[in-house]
Amino acid sequence: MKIGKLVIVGRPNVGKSTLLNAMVKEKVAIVSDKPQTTRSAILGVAHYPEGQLMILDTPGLHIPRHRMNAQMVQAAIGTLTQADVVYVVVDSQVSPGPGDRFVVEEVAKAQRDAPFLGVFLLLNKADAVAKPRLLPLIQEYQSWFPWTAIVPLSAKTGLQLPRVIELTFGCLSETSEPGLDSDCFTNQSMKSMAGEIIREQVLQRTRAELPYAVGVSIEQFLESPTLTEIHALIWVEKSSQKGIIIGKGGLRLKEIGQAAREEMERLFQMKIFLQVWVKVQEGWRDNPQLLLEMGYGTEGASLG
Ligand SMILES: Nc1nc2c(ncn2[C@@H]2O[C@H](COP(=O)(O)OP(=O)(O)O)[C@@H](O)[C@H]2O)c(=O)[nH]1
Ligand SMILES: [Mg+2]
Repeated sequence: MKIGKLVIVGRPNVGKSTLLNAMVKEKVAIVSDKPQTTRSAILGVAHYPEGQLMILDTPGLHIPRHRMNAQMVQAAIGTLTQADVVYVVVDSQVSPGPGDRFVVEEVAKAQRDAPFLGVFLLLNKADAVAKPRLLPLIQEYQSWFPWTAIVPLSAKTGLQLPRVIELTFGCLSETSEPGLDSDCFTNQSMKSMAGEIIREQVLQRTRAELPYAVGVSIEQFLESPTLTEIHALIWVEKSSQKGIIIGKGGLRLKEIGQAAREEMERLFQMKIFLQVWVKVQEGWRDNPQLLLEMGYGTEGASLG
C-alpha cells in the first residue's frame, strides 16, 4: 500500500475544495461560488485500492488586506512544507495572470527548500471550455515550471480524475505503515464542521460582498445520546449585513438554520437542535482572539 501527503493550492474559486470532496467522496470542505469560502486548511483522507492520500485543501492564495486573510495565505503556503505531492489548480476558463504566477512562485520556492515527489498542474473546469482553448493554456503554463504533468480535469464531473490519481500514486513508493481506517475521512471536529456548514448556507443564500464579512463561531455544542444541541453565532461587521442575513420577518435566517441543521443531521448521523443568532462586531476580522476561536490561521493545519 502507498500513503501520500498531498497539498492542493491555487487562487480563490478555482475549485480546490470541489476537488477535495470529489477525491474523498464525502463533503469535507464547503463550496460556494464566492472567493475565500475556505478559510483554514482542511484535511481529507481519500481511500483507493492503491493506498491512501492525506489531502490538505487550502484557502485561495491572494494578496491579503486583513489580518484574517494574511493568516489564511500564510497558513496555506506553510502547508507546502508537509507535502509529498502538490496539486496546483487553475481555472481553465481564464487566461494565466499575475495571481497564478504568485501561486507557482510560492510552490517553486518551497520546492527549492525541500523537493516534492510530484507537482501537478491541474487545468480545472475543463468541462466548461472547448478543447482547442486548452492547448495554448498548456503551452503557457509549461514554460513556468518543470511540472510532473499538466492535466485538464473537471472536479465537478470527475473527468480525468482517475488519471490524476493514477499519476499521483506513480510518484509514491510502497510503505509498510498501516494507514488510517477506511471510515476516517477528515480531521475536523464536529464542532468546526458545524460552523462551516452554517457559513456555507450563508454564502449560498446571500450575494456579492457580504461573504467576506461573515464568520461563524459555535458557542455551545452539547452532545447527548438522543439530541445534540448547538448554539451558533454568525458574526458580521455592520447592522445592514445583519439585516440581510436575518431577512424579511426572519425568513432567511430561518432557512439558513433549517438547511444547516438538515445537512448536519445527514453528515453526523444524529438528531440536532440548532439555534443561530447574528451578531454585529465591527472589525471582527482583525480581532486575533476571535479568529483563534473560529479556527482561522495557522492553527490546525497539519497533515499529521
Ligand atoms: N464548471 C465547473 N465548475 C466547477 C468545477 N469545480 C468547481 N467548480 C465551481 O467553482 C466554484 C468554486 O469552487 P470551490 O471548490 O469552492 O473553489 P475553491 O475556492 O478553489 O475551493 C463553485 O461554484 C464550484 O461549483 C469544475 O470542474 N467545473
Ligand atoms: Mg475552497
